[in-house]
Amino acid sequence: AQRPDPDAAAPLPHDASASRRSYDVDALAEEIVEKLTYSIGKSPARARKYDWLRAVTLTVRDRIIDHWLEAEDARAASGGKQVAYLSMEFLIGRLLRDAINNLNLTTQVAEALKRYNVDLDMIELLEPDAALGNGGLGRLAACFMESMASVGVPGFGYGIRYVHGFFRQEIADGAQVELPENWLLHGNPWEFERRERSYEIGFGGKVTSVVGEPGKPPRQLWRPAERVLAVAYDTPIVGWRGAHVNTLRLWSAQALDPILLDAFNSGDHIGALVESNKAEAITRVLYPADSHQAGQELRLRQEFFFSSASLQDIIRRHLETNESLSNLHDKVSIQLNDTHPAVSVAELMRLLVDVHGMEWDEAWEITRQTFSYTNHTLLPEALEHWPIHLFERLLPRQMQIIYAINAAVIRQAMESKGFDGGRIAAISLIDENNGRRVRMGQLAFVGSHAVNGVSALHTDLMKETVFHALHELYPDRIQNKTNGVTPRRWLMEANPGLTSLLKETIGEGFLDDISKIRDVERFATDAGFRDRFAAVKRENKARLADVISERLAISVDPDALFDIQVKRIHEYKRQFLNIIEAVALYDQIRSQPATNWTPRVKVFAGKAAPSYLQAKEIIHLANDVARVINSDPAVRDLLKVVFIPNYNVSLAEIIMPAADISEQISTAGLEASGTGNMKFALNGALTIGTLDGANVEMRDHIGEENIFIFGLTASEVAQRRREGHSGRSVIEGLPLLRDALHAISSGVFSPDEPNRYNGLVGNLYNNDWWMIAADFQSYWDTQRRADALWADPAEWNRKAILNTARMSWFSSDRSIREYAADIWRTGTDA
Ligand code: T68
Repeated sequence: AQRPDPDAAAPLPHDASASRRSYDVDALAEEIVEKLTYSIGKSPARARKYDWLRAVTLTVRDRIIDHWLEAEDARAASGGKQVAYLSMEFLIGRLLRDAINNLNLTTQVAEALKRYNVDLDMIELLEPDAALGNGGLGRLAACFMESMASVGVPGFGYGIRYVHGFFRQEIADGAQVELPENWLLHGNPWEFERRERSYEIGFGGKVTSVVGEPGKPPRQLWRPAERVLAVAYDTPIVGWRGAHVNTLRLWSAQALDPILLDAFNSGDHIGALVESNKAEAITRVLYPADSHQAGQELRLRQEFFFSSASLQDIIRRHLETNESLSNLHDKVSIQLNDTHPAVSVAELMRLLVDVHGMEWDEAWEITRQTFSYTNHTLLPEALEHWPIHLFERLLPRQMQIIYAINAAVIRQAMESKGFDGGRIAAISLIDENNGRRVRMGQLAFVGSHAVNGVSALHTDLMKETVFHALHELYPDRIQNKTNGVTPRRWLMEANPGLTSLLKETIGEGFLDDISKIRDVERFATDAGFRDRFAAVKRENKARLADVISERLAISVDPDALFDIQVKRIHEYKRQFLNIIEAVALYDQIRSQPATNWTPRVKVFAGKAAPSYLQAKEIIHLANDVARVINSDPAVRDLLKVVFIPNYNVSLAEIIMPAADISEQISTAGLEASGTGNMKFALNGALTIGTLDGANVEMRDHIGEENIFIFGLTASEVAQRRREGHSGRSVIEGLPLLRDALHAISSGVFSPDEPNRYNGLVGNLYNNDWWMIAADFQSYWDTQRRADALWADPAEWNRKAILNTARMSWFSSDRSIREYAADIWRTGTDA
């Protein structure tokens, strides 16, 4: 067994009271200047904005560190179980406001800065977004880290320290342009490099059998051809009221030999750096595809790199305080966030059996008891599978282990359940049909004691579709854990106006226990409160209108209905349906100018994967339609369409509180859960949505009379697809839809290239896979019901208040408590 690290300092009790930094304004003001002077080397008179940001961050960080060290000591002393949340993505956004808010320091820090004429809000806006994720999956991981620290689940987040996060999006002539993102440009004051926490990660090479002790099977020894170093960077994540601090540990790749001196000395200066470039490439950039498996070798390298580093770290920490690895599953629970870290199942087996000499059967039991797996999609094109030849070349020993696991699972399926033929093929870790591939979903499933979906509907569909056969084999393994969002970031910080109003109305209890927000329900019929609630919304809309005016030079009226769809651009999310509705509405406004139309602003934002052509066409169309409608004097202010570029967490924080309508209109059965839907509703937007993902549970909590549900259900979609539905007959029977599509495909919005949208429109006629034509009438009618409700502000606001009051179940604190109780079996504080 591995010995404890001799360099590791003996744990000393940390005396919190002695070192705890003061929270009062004088002390903060003094310390900020001290940081400016001695950590940054600037006098207040010479300091620039970024210097102030850094000084404030360091000052706040010190206060977190006190709690952090306490938490570490407490954990080491208790020897309790910890969670390791393995995720390829953490879409964190900015951290300063979150940290200040969770430490309850907002007024003091603002006050302290004011003494130097520096505005805290302005400083906070300088912080770059840490965009180490694509969308919902990565943002969920970030909400979960914050909630784990808030409810007191001790744990680590493990991921990758990408040098370049999610690309920056610009719109040029209506089309998406991708630019590199550079969040580390000014350094990152939140992170601590931990050189002592570094591990070697191997790739390629050979496996040899070594004759073992008498009576024991030969041991397999992997001799990788390549090795790189994984170095830890730690960021403290502070929970609400500073109660707990957990660690986000991100791995950075480095070459073992930074430079090949022989090559350099012989004059090959480029060749001398080849190794280090190859190593560093592993953590250079985030893959920007959220719904297509990338399929490249570099991606598999990234996955194995962070999985192996995290497991080696978990094992090392375990052996610091435990005799052996036989109780690993009692001390750590490893959550696999989707299949991206699924190779961990094989790698942990290798580490236990080959490196630490454990018997296979014991190792398998421990592995299964340690891992659990969250599935985030049923889309076939997003399920990960790797060609055997690639996997074998890069990870030869892990491939052998996967074959051995597969053989055991198949044997058990035949013996215990009489599986044969098709059902064996369905559970097999190897897909034999498409050129032999390793299926990562199957690997994660069999290697875990619990497998979860992210909404009730999605979990049911998992049992019926992708994991049907595995569910038959292991009927107790799949469970549901509906997603949630952290109310600290998505209510308190994003919507200070509403937070103050709630505090004045129902007291501060909801800050600690979000379920108390329900107390505001009885004010839904109070006209005075409704007016104040509406005034907060109006202010938030004015703030968004300012952003739109600054960035796009389009003026929108904050009194119009703000109808917002922001999320990744994808056919199944159906931004196209929303755009077609805008075009149809435009047509109607022009042909019936005397009708009493509801003034609307349709807002879109979101990024398309660079290789996803249809998604890019949808962005182009949104921009083309916006340009034509916004410049047509005939629509006056009745309709505006805006596409805000470069959607990210910080922009979301401005958008979510400013919506009247939240568009959650995916083809039913396709959106695993959604989390934007929750942020909007918590901030008092009314949802127009299909019965998809968590919308179904939102309807149950909010009440069906307070949400606009439309369209086909998941089973109806499946039925139509089986029947070979195509859009043509539907379109021909709906003049409104037909005319809108005709306008789009005949070049009304793209006069420079009239055929630009022929493909997009043609798909609706010939196929309509995403049921856009099929759902159009229902969507249109529902939008007009929303118009009618808008005409009655008292009633609209009553429903909006009920949305806010009834959304507390969708807090990620609730999700985390469920994971802790049902999957991780760790305690929580509250
Ligand atoms: C999302 N998935 C789901 N994937 O689409 C969404 N995928 O319904 C759900 O609410 C959310 O996960 C959280 O559960 C994603 O965001 C990705 O981003 C992704 C990234 C790389 C590869 C595959």
